[in-house]
Amino acid sequence: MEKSLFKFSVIEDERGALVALESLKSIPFEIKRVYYIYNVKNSIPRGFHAHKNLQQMLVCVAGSCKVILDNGKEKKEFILNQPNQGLFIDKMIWREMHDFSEDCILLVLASDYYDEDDYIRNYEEFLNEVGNNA
Ligand code: T46
Repeated sequence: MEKSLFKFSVIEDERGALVALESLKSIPFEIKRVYYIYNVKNSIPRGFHAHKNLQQMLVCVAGSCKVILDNGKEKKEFILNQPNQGLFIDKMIWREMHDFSEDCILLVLASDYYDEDDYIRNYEEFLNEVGNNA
């Protein structure tokens, strides 16, 4: 999980800032889907699942939120509050997003189309799958 945080190049001039994200360049996978989370209500936590195969890059393009990543051995919390910062989430990583600011817009780039069968939404099942259920 050490290589989770990415810093993207910013092209800045007197008009403002621009960040370009490209498949297999700044993003370490081919992007097949983009979605975003916004208008968060009462900062209710989200996530609480892992993906069997999906890889994703989370970019907080406005506001801030916190993300806990858990590989079954260690948990690490990340604060996303810069639009040129990305949090890479590999397959088989449990994630929990919380402490959303009211203005938070969380952009997510995903390596595949939406597939509910790719989700592991039960934590015990996740631990079993990663082989760390003592
Ligand atoms: C993830 C975190 C970071 C779709 O129909 N298509 C989609 O592409 C997505 C992402 C979701 N959905 C449906 C599935 C649920 O009925 O939208 C509803 C909300 O999804 P979910 O409860 O999974 O949302 P989060 O915020 O807990 O998790 C989402 C992604 O689902 C997940 O892949 O890693 O954001």
